[in-house]
Amino acid sequence: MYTLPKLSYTYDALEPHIDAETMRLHHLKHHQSYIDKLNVALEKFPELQAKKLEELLINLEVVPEAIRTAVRNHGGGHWNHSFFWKILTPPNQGSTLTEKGRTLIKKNFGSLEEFQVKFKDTALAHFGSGWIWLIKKTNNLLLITSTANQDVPFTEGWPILGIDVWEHAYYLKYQNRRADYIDALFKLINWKQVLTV
Ligand code: MN3
Repeated sequence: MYTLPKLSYTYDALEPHIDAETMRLHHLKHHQSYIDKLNVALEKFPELQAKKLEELLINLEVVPEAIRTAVRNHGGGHWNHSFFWKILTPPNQGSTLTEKGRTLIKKNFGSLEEFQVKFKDTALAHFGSGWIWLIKKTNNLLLITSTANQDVPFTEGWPILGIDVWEHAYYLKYQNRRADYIDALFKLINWKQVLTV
């Protein structure tokens, strides 16, 4: 049975950028709901319960058709949110980029600022709900990409940064202003976690 992971910070710790009420709802209600529905889907399939969630999400074709959509949506939702909480950190406690990390970003995007512009453009261009990702490929190649709904980004490489652009992630504080939400999130990135290089 999957359970809700504990956060390493309190719900109000990301204020003023992400408000406590959004964090509480997002973690306790939205994330919990993905977990509950994933557990229900897997109830009758102990052989799938024994596998790692990543394994199921990468090989959805091995998941019985009756629960494939549920595993894709709710399993993806659980994986994505568990990942998301970890790449956030309270403002001013945030790690800064290491020299190696800065070099990697520079090599791929020119500068941290240019990376942020590109990432934000991708977030604004993404239609509807989904996730914006920074993916690490082989040879230290970094790629910005997006997925719809709760789809995971494993086909392109391994995600090192992922931002939830579902409206439930920002609507209480930012309403329709996704751009302001993305700007706010850049103040909360746990770079030490993202670029463990
Ligand atoms: Mn969400």
